[in-house]
Amino acid sequence: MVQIPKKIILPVMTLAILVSFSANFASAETVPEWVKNNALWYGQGTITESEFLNAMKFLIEQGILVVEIEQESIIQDAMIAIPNGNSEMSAAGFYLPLNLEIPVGSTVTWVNDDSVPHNIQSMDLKGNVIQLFNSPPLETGDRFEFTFEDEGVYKYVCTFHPWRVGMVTVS
Ligand SMILES: [Cu+2]
Repeated sequence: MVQIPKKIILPVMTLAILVSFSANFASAETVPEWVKNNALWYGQGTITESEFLNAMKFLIEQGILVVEIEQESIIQDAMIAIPNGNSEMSAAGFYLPLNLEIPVGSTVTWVNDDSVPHNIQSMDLKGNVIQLFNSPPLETGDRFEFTFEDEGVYKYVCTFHPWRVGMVTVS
C-alpha cells in the first residue's frame, strides 16, 4: 500500500471589497452646469484630472452619485482531504476536517489522499443521496469542487464506504 504523508491544509481567508456606483435619479437633474462643463473640459483636456475628480467628489457629497461599499469575506482554497485509511471501517481516517465551516460563496475542493478510489455524494439530513454535488469516482490525487451559494448544513457520503459521512456548514 502506498503511504501518503498526512497534510494539513489551512483555509485562506480573503476580503473581497465590492464597490458599486449608481445614480440617484431623483436628483439627477440637479447635476449643476459647472459639473457638466467640467466633464466636457476634462474630455477636451482643458482641465486637470484632479479638477475633474473634484466634480465627482461633489456629486458624491451631494448624494447625486451613490457609492456603496460592501465587504464580504470569502474562504478561498477551502479543502477537505480524504486521508489515507479513509476506506477502512475504523475510528481513524475521518475527513479532514470532518465538519468544514465556511462563509457563503466559498468553493470547497475535496482531494483524495487515500490509496483507493472514493466519491463524494451529497446527502439530505436523513441520509439519502441527493443530486446537489456528486463527484465521479476520485482516484488517488483527484480533486472535486463545489461552490456553496446558500447557508445551511450539508452532509455528504462516499457510496463505496457509506460509513464515511462528512459535513460542511455554510453561514
Ligand atoms: Cu470512499
